[in-house]
Amino acid sequence: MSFELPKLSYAYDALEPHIDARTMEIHHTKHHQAYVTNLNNAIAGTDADKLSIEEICKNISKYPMPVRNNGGGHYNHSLFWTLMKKGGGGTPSGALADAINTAFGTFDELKTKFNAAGATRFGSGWAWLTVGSDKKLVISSTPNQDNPLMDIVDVKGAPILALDVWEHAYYLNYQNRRPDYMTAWWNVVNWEEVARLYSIASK
Ligand code: MN3
Repeated sequence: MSFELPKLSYAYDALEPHIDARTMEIHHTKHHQAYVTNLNNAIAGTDADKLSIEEICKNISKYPMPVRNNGGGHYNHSLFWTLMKKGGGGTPSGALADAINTAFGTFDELKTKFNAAGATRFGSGWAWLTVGSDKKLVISSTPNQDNPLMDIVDVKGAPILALDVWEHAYYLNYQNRRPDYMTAWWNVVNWEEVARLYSIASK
């Protein structure tokens, strides 16, 4: 079985002006596609080609680096696309909002800590909001294409919010201004999807 590039549920220009259409198209059709292609090449003929991407990530220490980099790349981007939508942003509600207030005090404090996690990630990587094994929300960042599902990271759990801070995610529009990209990105967050993931992970 081969992994495939997932279709986006919105147009490449849907997230403008916060994320430009050209960046979205290249990010999806070139970067994400390359992770899919390279992952398929890396697992061809191995036992891993019968597993889900989540199962591969959870046992990533068993695999060579090309599976870690490209498998992580495929999982992370597949999640990332679903966490954004046209007309997104605003504030979370319901049980997710309650959990954020319990863990961080306020929604603004969550944003401050999440932005700091992304801004201080040296080089390429991701910022995460994760439901840990204790069912509490935790913020972290990972290098490269590592993610909280992986058995090799410090902060493990079920990720419910993810932000790509690789330069390829923002450079065309924001150049070196990663903090401006992160600030703008909150305007496209799909809180309904984050809440759905939270309800599953917190059970
Ligand atoms: Mn990316």
